[in-house]
Amino acid sequence: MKQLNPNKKIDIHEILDNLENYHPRRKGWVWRTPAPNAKMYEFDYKDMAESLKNSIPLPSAKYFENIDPQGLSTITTEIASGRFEDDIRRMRMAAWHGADHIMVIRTAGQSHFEGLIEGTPQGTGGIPITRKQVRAQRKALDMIEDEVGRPINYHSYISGIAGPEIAVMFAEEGVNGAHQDPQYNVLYRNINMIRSFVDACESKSVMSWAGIAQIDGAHNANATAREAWKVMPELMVQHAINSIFSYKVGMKKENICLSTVPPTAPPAPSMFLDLPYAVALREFFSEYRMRAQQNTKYMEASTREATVTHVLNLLISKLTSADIQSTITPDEGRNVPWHIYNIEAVDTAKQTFQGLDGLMEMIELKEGGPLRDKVRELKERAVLFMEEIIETGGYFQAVEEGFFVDSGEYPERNGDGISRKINGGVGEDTVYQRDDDYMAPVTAHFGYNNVAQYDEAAVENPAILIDGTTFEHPEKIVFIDELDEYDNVYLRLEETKWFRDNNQIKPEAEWMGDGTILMTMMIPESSRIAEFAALEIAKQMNLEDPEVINKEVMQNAEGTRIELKGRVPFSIDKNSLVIPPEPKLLSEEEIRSDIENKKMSIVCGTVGEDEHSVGLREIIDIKHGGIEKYGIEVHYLGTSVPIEKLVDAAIELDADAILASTIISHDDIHYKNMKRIHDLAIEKGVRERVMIMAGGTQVVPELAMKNGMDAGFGRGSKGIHVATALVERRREMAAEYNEN
Ligand code: Z97
Repeated sequence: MKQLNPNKKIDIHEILDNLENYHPRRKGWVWRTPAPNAKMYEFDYKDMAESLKNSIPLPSAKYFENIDPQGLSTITTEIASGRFEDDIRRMRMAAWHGADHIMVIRTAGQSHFEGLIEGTPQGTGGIPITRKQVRAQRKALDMIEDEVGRPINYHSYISGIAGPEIAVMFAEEGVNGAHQDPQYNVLYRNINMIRSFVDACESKSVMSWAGIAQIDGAHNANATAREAWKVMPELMVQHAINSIFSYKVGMKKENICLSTVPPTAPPAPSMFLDLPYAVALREFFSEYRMRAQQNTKYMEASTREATVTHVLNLLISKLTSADIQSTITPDEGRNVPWHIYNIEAVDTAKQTFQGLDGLMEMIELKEGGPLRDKVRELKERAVLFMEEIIETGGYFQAVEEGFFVDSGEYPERNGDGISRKINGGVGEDTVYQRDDDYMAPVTAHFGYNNVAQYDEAAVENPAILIDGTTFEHPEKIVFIDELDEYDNVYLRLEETKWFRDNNQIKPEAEWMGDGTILMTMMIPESSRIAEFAALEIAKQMNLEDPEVINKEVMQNAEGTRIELKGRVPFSIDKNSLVIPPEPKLLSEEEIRSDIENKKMSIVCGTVGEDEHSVGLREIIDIKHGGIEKYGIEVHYLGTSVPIEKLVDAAIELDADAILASTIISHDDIHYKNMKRIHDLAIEKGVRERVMIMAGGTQVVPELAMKNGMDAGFGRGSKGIHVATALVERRREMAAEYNEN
């Protein structure tokens, strides 16, 4: 397999090339490998997994040698824009940030499709899953996992009346995880319950053969119920039914993952409600795995609010050792596939687990008090629920009587549960008793299979009767390319070819070339006026299809924060960009010998009414690799230094340079101060011999130079940058002097 080059885009044509003959390298789910007591930088980590070969660490990791500790939980992200060719690029970005479980969420109501579908419609009416899409994405992920150095689990759904067919396709194509829960079919897709449970046996057998990890569907109840936290006892019942069912069919317990969601969200006292639920689940289902997903039921379009909910949910995951951590989109409230926010959510999970590392060595959950009381109460309610199902005549009867997704907290009932008929629903009356001589020469199968009469040796593996199925011999798989001549990947690639081949740059949020950008603005008006003003502003900026996607009132009369999306109608030619060369650093030896040959002294201070000192000290102090280390003599004047004092000191001490540090940037005071220093130096007749440079977190080097500086230094600058600039500028000035 071809290796990806970290500095080159993944080539979609290469993925599509010879796809009909591509088969996955491995099957089955892979957990992270723990790396206990990992030491990174100066820190001892307790709960981390093996690091990645290639990754993008958190932004502030640059202060810590760019370490990128990876927590123990598998991290999930959902990537599904409907165009798999674009999603492949997103999967790569997510994997570099630490995602190792990538779910393609179907939104086409595929449970109602009667069989596999071929082709790759981009998803009018939602996103369906096809073999071609699965194969292309698995192939890409095989390359990506080599690149990041960790197996990536690929995931989608095995549900609906074509569930077993999909399970077979997933087993063939190396899908590693899937949602499978017949209760989902029954409650949310109104598929006949007998059919759903029979199909589930077949699907789960196939999944077991392929080592596919399973996530159940219980979380859908708390997403559907009016008051999500009231269905906690029911959630436990749903988990129990699917878990033991899967185990009895033959699935390993370590591949059975409960889909748990903290049922409530702020401003509710969410910890108080959600933690007992999580603890009760872990205790009841201790042999199984937990897939924790953040609460989306109460999610609004504020990414800030969603992120805090996510972090609170992550704390519960940490306290109860979730095995898989989902992230979804923290802004699901916007209902747009903003994949950059998916990646942010992966970072949120990574950061939180890094920050919470070792927590359980310091604290423990109380053995008494409200936590234990509530845990016990939840378990009792769940057991009572189970008992009543049995008394009623079993699960099917209970569903018919509306036991599930009732908004009362069991045993209380509000009578608003979802009721389905045993003899009703899609696919009703389609289950037949197997004939006495029924026989299926398949690899993975559930139940009665009459193969012994043909060959005793075939009992364990009926597939040997036909010399193996597509599971053993993937070359037997019939690959059907796209059938839709108006909507297929080749046409879509043709449409976006221009961007790829002509060095054209256009922003994108969902699909290549969509031109979508997001803008944040503060409009000093009330919410409704602000919204329409923002749309007008977007129109005047020539944005196409502007849409306000979030509004947050700062104060009714004073203003509203608006977030708006729209599309730019142009693209930028990469070759037309004027990009100044990146400043080159001199070597330490070169700087040192330059200063040795000719002494250099500077005066410096934080100017204006500004008491910050850390940034400047980092630049000058020898301890932090500052310019002192090269032999430059430094006269530090302190903080809140008046402009005049800096210039006068430079004259008095006959310094070569003035270094001004400026943090505060209100009203552009940092640039105004630069200009004042420059002007004053001219006025005093020293500008030609004194170098003047300024730095600070908000300083843009080009703007600093526009305001009279010889150089400017922004966030992330270090002593060596400043020393290089000082040495080079002094050489330039000497050359200018000689010329004159
Ligand atoms: C999650 N973010 O990760 P159809 N089976 C089960 C399901 O939960 C679902 C389907 C099938 C969420 C995604 C959406 N759940 C939640 C157990 C969908 C999909 O193609 O929509 O009919 O089935 O859990």
